Amino acid sequence: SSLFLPQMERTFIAIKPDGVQRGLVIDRPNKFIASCSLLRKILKPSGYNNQISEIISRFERKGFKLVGIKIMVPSKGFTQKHYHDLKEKPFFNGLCNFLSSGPVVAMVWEGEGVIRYGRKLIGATDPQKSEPGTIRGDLAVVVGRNIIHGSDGPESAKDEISMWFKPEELVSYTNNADKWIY
Ligand code: RTP
Repeated sequence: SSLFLPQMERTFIAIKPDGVQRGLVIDRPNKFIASCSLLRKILKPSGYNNQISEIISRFERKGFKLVGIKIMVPSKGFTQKHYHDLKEKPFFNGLCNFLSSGPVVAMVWEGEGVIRYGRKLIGATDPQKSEPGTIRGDLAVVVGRNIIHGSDGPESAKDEISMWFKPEELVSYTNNADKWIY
């Protein structure tokens, strides 16, 4: 009965411009580019050959559910709003310039405990202090280029999701994986 269904929470996760441009999002960009004749004409293969959808797959393998995703270049003003809590910090301006400097992959992930556990998957803010096995621990080196953002609590998750996504851009579905296995 619905009494036993856990309350499903959602969090906002963003892959920052460094994470996108280092080719950590698309599995084997060379192969992907080779399969699209249009892309082949406009892009040179980058030489990156990363593991399968590195960042996204870590959330997926854990068992969390992707309910929203898009790629966009946020404006400077938008990133200032996103990081409004940090506006007194000396690095605020540089941080906002950086986040608005290129494409960001914005996502909403759903699952029991996803806000807190998503932060665990991401690791400590400073990649020098993130444990090996975490996204930042394994894939990043400096605090200003720590490749990923995750909401730090229920309030910020709610605010950030509504800032980055319209309600109709998020899906709700039951995962019936068994149905697709014959
Ligand atoms: P995020 O919001 O990006 O998930 O990161 P966080 O909660 O782990 O860290 P927060 O303290 O909210 O800082 C936000 C982002 O600002 C950059 N930062 N630079 N000393 C510095 O230069 C410095 N400190 C923080 C990081 O990119 C951090 O993710």
